[in-house]
Amino acid sequence: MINTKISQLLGIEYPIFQGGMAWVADAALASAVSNAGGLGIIAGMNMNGEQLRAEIRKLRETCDKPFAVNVMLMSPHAAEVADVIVEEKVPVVTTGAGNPLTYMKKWTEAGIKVIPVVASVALAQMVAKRGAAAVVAEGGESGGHIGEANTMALVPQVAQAVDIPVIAAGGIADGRGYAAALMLGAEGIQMGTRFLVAKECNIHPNYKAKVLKAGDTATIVSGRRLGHPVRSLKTPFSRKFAELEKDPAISDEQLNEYGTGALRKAVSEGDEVNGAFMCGEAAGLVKCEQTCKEILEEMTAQAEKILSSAGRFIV
Ligand code: TUI
Repeated sequence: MINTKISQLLGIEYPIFQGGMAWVADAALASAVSNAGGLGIIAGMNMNGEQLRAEIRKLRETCDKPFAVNVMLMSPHAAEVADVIVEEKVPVVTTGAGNPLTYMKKWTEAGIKVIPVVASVALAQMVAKRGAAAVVAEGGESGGHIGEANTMALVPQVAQAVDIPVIAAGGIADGRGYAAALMLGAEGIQMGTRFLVAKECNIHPNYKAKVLKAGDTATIVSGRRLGHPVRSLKTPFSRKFAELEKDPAISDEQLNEYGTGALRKAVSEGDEVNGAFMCGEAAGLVKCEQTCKEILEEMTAQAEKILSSAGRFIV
């Protein structure tokens, strides 16, 4: 057992969150993670309010354990999604890709535990002051939209800056990363990439195959020019995007247009040419498809072994 402030706060067996991956993290995946004892998270990103309500109800058909909904703050549906979360009495909400202060009062007053994903100390301190229950400190090793700081440096700085528990994210995909995160001051971890290849994850088989095949240098960051850098696998799409953004003759509008729909094409169609296969740097550690339960158990067993033998370094 690894027992931390996060497992206690949320009443879960493992202090391990499944990232709220846009287009990927549906009721089936979140339910599997929560039923296995972690925190499953439904991505609100690609849904309007009513679609999210249906997804929450679907999860509840198979799961009565704590779960969360992630609100991607850049989503055009963020405001209605924020209301549905209150109406459906979702126990935990995580946010990403922005500042969640607009919605925090509404959520905390409804008794919802708010756990924003932050990429800086400044935002962590701001949300802690406004009643966040914890923060996810996400480093740039993560897949998808990332900040500038990396996990090794970000997590301890956030942990020393706030009094609430910190969950580490970015670059963690095995028990070594889990143990290291706890040593950096985290009380839990969040993983996206490792759950991409979970048996209960319904992404296209091409996506899973690419993650399983990926090595340490398989990802690329593009989109900096548009103000939202995104890490994804090196594919014809992401390489072309990186080239186009260097070209002054291409306008921001053209770039945006080129990127629109690319993640959905990867997740639903496995489109190897036009798809954006968002993925973290830790993909090189992900070598087999497992159930969510197997992932949580293996992560815990590995971390326990490392943590219990760590005293050997001290003479
Ligand atoms: O949000 C994520 N990861 C995501 S969102 C996403 S969907 C998307 N698709 C195309 C383009 C852009 C997004 C795919 N992956 N992770 C949480 C996260 N939040 N990472 C970084 C941040 C972040 C960055 C800056 C949070 C706050 C912030 O500044 C807020 C402010 O205004 O101070």
